Amino acid sequence: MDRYLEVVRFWFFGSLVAIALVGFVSLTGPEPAEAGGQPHYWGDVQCDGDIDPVDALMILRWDAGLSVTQSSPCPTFGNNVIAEWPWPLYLTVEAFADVNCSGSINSTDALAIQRADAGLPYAEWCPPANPIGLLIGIAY
Ligand SMILES: [Ca+2]
Ligand SMILES: [Ca+2]
Repeated sequence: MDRYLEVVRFWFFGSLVAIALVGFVSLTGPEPAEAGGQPHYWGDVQCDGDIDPVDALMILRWDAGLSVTQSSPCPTFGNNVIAEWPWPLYLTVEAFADVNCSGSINSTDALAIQRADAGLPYAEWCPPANPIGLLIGIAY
């Protein structure tokens, strides 16, 4: 009888651990880059791995019709990208360099980058709050 209780206890607690692991994995979900896009920090419009005032400057230059400098590979400013936002994982189509998801690329995007870089709040309409600096996946 004791042996039977040990088996039942082992099976019961083993099942609880398995359920907890499955629940944890399903709550955390896949990383954005695992969905097929390239890892990208939202707001890094130069694709150099940093989000800094140079990204803001590139937006201002593009808005003024001047050339922009980007690392390769990197989407072209204004081209649609599929943004894979983190958990809950979902996809949206955004114009690259429209970092505040307003529908246009202009000085407010540059301001949002500068305010985010300074740790200040900024106006944005992206699916997740405070998207600048978020590691997402992008496909283009
Ligand atoms: Ca950058
Ligand atoms: Ca914008």
